[in-house]
Amino acid sequence: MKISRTDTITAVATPPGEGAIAVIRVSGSDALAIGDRIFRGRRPLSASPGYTLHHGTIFSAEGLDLDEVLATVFRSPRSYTGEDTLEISCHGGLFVTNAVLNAVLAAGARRAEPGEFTRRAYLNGKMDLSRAEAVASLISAGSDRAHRASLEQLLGRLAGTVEEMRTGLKRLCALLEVDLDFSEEGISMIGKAEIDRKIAETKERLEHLAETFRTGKIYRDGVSVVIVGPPNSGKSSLFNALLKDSRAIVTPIPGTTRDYLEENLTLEGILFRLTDTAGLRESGDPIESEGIARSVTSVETADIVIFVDEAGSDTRQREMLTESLPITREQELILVRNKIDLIFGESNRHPRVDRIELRGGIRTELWLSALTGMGVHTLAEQLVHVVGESELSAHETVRVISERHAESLLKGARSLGTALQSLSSGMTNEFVAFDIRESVSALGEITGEITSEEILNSIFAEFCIGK
Ligand SMILES: Nc1nc2c(ncn2[C@@H]2O[C@H](COP(=O)(O)OP(=O)(O)OP(=O)(O)O)[C@@H](O)[C@H]2O)c(=O)[nH]1
Ligand SMILES: [Mg+2]
Repeated sequence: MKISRTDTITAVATPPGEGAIAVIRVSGSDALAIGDRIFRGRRPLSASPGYTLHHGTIFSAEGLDLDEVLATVFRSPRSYTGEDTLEISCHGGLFVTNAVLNAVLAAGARRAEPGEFTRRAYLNGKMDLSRAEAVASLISAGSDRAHRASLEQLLGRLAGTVEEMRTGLKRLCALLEVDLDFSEEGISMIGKAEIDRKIAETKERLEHLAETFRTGKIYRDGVSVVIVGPPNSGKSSLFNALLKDSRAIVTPIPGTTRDYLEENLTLEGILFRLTDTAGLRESGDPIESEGIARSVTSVETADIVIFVDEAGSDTRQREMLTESLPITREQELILVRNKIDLIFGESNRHPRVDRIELRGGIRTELWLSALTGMGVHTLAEQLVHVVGESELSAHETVRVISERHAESLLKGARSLGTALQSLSSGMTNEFVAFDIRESVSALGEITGEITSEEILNSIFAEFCIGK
């Protein structure tokens, strides 16, 4: 993406479709002059101070009135991008919005690239890179946890922690370098043990912070859960019971579900992406066979696999079927014995939870009834438990939700590891300081103090247009 930093950009900042209002953003040195060319109000926008709201009409290049609007003026540097900015709130119809956007374009602005407003905010020093990235994850947050983690990042918690560690490391470097001058005369002012302790401490903090990405990723993307098993075992019924909605078709005919179905389920603020699949069996029907192939594929990408069969069914069949699925060691497998109402009667109020050995691991086996709902709650609890709820709710104030950040933190920690080695093998301060500087620059990648055009392009390409 080739970007000139001075031209004026525009985009619709609200989602397409009908709504009460839509907002068109214009940012750049000509934003207010462009506004004057298309806006008729009580006074020119370019003569208005920042943070003022103006009522008026937008007209086209041909002089036709297009809409009655409210225009907000922001003056550089007090705007989102740091540039002069105009936000036009027009009526929220697809046609009107486009007409206003076209008028802005005709008056001299160019269409913004995805994320270009935020990119400018970053380049103009309005926010560090980790906060700019948080804007994108906040917009796409699909659960309470995702929202909170992104917001914390947006508020600068990660940047603050990283900056604090960077400053500490830089100070350490300075000390080592000053000491260098004296050590040539055989005097050392700082204790080796003290330096060692400081480096090791920071290294540990970095590793710990990088480790939070494991749960941070769950916050951000949610957990994928796939329901598989033989036909007619009640997979779709369980899918519906978990969602508390009759989303999937349920019939007594085996082979009812053909294609897979996906729905989101939020439990304890965690997003679970739930998939119902076609029952596993040999089938001569090409449509069903394709559905079954898709069931197997969805197992490959799942974090948690729920295998459902009927309470009275043969355990050997279950072993064979689970053997045929591509389940890895990292994936959780929960076994469900459904339809226990048929065995114990509907009055049974005690779902059974067993631990059994299957496919080289100890698995949880839940006995429940998707029809009466008995035990479904225990399954929901089990899902949250598997994700490691205790770990998730640990009072972690800073959490990493970006892979890029986790990588930079680990890179920083590795350099400190090398520094510790240099120190213990009696290398001179110069070497130790060099390793620490490496760590400092790895951390600088997080806040964007040290960054390449390539990294910026890949980050902002993820954004929506208008942000
Ligand atoms: N008694 C009883 N019947 C159930 C229970 N769960 C499901 N059923 C019934 O079993 C039949 C099959 O249920 P589905 O949910 O369609 O099963 P499925 O595993 O999705 O089946 P396919 O999509 O064909 O693979 C339906 O008649 C359900 O009403 C249960 O807990 N108890
Ligand atoms: Mg089904």
